[in-house]
Amino acid sequence: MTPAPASTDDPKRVAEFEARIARGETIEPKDWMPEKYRRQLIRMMSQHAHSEVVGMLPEGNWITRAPSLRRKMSLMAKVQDEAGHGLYIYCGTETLGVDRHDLVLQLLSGTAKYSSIFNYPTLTWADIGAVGWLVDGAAIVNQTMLAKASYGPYARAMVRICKEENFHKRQGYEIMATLAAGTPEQHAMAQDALNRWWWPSLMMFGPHDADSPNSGELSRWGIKRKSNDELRQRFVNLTVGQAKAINLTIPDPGMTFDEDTKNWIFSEIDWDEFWRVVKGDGPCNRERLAARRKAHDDGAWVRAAAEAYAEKQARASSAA
Ligand code: BYC
Repeated sequence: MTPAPASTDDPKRVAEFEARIARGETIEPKDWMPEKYRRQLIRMMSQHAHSEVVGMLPEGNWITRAPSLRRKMSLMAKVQDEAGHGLYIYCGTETLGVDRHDLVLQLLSGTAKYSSIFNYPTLTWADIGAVGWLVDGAAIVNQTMLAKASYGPYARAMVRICKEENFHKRQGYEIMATLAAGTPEQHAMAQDALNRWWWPSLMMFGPHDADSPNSGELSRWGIKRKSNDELRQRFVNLTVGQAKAINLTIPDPGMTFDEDTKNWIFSEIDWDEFWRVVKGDGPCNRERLAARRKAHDDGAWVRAAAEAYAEKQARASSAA
């Protein structure tokens, strides 16, 4: 097990806390927790909430161009779901004593991270299929484990979110299956989307375990139940068969199946690309932040109206 982190917390209380985690108990907002546990959760949950909100942008881009009313309705519903997930997780972070406004400002100032995947463009309709299938598929693998996380509000949020992500994945896979069974041009469009989204999807799981500075604490405290590499492997194993079933090819010709472990062994990820995107230099990083800043500025009147209304209500109730 990872050595205990340096902490100013009372070691006796930390030991009691860790005993609770070891017994599989859930930690709730009013329970005592080590300061680093609280900070790790705020970091990870706020990045997750930002990802849901920024993740609306690549798909929102295609709502006006969806090829049928049915596709448009399901895409609109999906994008709305992602907004709901973001708000739900921001609420979860507030149970840890932070103000969501501060978290949003961190996103807008570019100091907060969000999932690297949303810095890639959606160039064709097939990309909407690939995002649903691969991005939501990867999110389900990751979040099904987070539904067993030790912090109650986060774990419960994940249960509900995963249910919705399952619909998202199915709508994406259905788009891909339809295109792949269509004309040669449609099949080529689906294959091209898979080629472009495959590697960024694998990057969603984060760096290799050995290069993951947060994993030690997160695993020790029952936030991460499986490691970055374990979850990535699980995603690959699940997805290879799904690609074959719709006659698409994973863009990794070096892939082999290991009979002993029953794992698909895949090629090395381009980690230079991963870190470039995480650090702000991906194909769409600037565009995504500009869109979020504009949305924030455009919404200033809504926040001002809500505050004025709340003040009016407070005055009325103090006068009564
Ligand atoms: N992208 O120590 P590590 C969705 C950062 S949205 C960017 O392994 P950790 C959807 C990491 O933050 C759902 N940054 O970190 C929405 C850390 O930096 P800091 C998205 C990444 O936390 C709309 C550093 O690299 N899912 O489904 O132990 C439409 C070292 O990494 C990434 C979540 O947010 C990355 N890919 O593990 C469709 C899941 N990977 O903070 C779909 C919740 C790593 O130390 N998050 N970094 O400066 C997690 O499960 C974990 O945070 C991660 C990383 C596995 C992502």
